[in-house]
Amino acid sequence: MSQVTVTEHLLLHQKKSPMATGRFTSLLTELILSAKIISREVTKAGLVDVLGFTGETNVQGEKVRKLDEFANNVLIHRMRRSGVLCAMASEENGDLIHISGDLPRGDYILIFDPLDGSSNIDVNVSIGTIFSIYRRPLKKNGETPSMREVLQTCDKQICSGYFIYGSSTMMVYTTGEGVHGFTLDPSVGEFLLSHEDMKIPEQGRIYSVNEAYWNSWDPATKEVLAYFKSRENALGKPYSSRYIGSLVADFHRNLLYGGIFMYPSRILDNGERQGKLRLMCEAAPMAMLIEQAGGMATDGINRILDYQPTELHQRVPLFIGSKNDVETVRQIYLKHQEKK
Ligand code: P6P
Repeated sequence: MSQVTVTEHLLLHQKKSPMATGRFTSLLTELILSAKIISREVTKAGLVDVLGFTGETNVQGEKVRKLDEFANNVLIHRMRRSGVLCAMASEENGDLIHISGDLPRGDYILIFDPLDGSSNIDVNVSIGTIFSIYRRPLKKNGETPSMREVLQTCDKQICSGYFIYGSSTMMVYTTGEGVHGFTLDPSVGEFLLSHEDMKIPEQGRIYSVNEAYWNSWDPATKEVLAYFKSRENALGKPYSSRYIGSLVADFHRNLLYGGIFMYPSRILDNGERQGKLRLMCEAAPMAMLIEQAGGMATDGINRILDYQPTELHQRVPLFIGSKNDVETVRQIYLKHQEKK
């Protein structure tokens, strides 16, 4: 493994921008410290009483687990003091998180899912922190941005990435110049460059979906699944099915091996058809990463990065991974759309 630390990598990126002030670098440096603190707790979760539930419920209506709360608190506490943000949004919090007037502020907006896949915490399966960074459209010296300034089209992200807490802790991120992976060396507490310029294979061999929702899918989605299970597909044989139930873990495996992750819209008990994953803190950051790695991300038909968010926690169907597979899915949905 190279000895290039993520800090050196960030400084190299900073040097390429003559106007850079170093504020973006310090934002990511604080984010990395937060991830190291979270990683320490996650990797000893089985030993310390941080497992189980706090007994509370979050804005998504999901039971909050102690590590969820810990990760969220670490990120909010540290990033509030980074001095470069004008606002934050967390998957765990209903409203925007403002930076109080007594703290230094800047013009970046950070949106994050503090511990995605948390339902896997107690069974020692990889979970992760997902982040997305925007620059406020008009510099206003750190004044709290309006929701309209926060809800920018997803292609306006200037950086996105994730930390995955698994057999090792990794950071994978992009600033629009390729996707780069760093592995934490716990003996020195540094993220070292381990996967430079990551590219996802154009043709996958794996599909990831929760097939328990089969009966709530529409005919187009059922045809998509039939494609991946048949011999009449790009491989000439059924794809392998792999589903962890942790977006970061499923995404990371597909990024390395090739494949497609799908969370189609499903009919809810109230009769509404909806996706589950959140646009701003899950789909959009992963979409920026996958496009930078040569892959594709849609809601079945439309490009995720073309989305203009209408609310902070809006949900979206997600098909993300190897370009050939996501495009095949798109053609199936378009064919069914024309029939309507
Ligand atoms: P299901 C975890 O709660 C999450 O948001 C993603 O990490 C994961 O891909 C998905 O939900 C799993 O959802 O309905 O299959 O349990």
